[in-house]
Amino acid sequence: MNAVAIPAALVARLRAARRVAVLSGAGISAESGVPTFRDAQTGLWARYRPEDLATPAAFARDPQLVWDWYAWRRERVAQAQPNPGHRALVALEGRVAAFTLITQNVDGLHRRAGSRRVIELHGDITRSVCSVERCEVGAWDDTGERPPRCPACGAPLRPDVVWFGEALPRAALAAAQAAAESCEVFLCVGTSTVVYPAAELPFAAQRSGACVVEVNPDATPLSSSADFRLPGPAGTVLPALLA
Ligand code: BJW
Repeated sequence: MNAVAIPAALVARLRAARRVAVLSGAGISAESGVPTFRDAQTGLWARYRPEDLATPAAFARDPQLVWDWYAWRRERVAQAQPNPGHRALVALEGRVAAFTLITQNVDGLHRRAGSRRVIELHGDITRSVCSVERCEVGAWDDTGERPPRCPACGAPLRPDVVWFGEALPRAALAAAQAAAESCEVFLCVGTSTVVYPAAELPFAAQRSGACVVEVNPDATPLSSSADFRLPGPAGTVLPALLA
């Protein structure tokens, strides 16, 4: 693939910005070997139906199937390592006064790369919570049962992720919206920009006056509105943009 040209005007804009927000999606972790959702060949939704695995109804119907699928993905994430795209965002955080990294990813790779101010909109696949809302799970013993049972109330545990039809964590969403509406530059990296409410954030940023930049090899619903579009893989484009 040819190197993506980085416009000098964008480099200057980013260097001058004091407030920067980033929205990342599965594409930034693709180069770490974590599958995206919507890639036509390798995406999770090309092989599995979201309504069978990523909804509260699916978990109620077949908790073991859902638990096992997430256990398999958790294994893959545990084996993955952060890539140059994740690391470029760590470097950016170090040089911007007010920096917010909003991620839809549940893989924890931004934190493992060293990013500090990370807002996880869709949860964290490595954590488990009680499937009964507001039941606080403490430490639980692994008895081998799948899914394991909540030690407090006996209900099945579930992965701490946000499924379709579920509300995003309120404080995380509010912080993401505030960052989007107050930043000067908003980078949208590796997301198909189709899942709401996260997909609304770049548009909200632009309405508030931010310069919106899309880093994605493929076009998305954001592409025609973005102020700059960098059509390449995050692991190459972000280090070049931030060099
Ligand atoms: C690269 C690359 C490389 C490849 N470099 N790039 C408004 C309109 C229509 C529908 C709705 C609406 N508002 C809400 C909805 C419903 C629904 C929704 O949005 N549906 C749409 C799909 C139509 N939203 C919800 O249900 C949300 N909840 C909600 O709104 O609740 C309301 C409520 C309020 C009060 C009470 C109750 C309810 C919840 C959404 C949860 C999404 N969950 C998932 C699963 C998380 C757990 C898990 O991991 O299993 O989140 S679905 C999945 O999609 C996952 C992702 O975070 C999310 C976004 O995907 P992402 O990251 O964009 O990945 P891909 O695969 O789509 O795209 C990858 C991109 O990378 C591609 O563009 C590639 O080109 C690119 N790429 N390689 C850079 N190397």
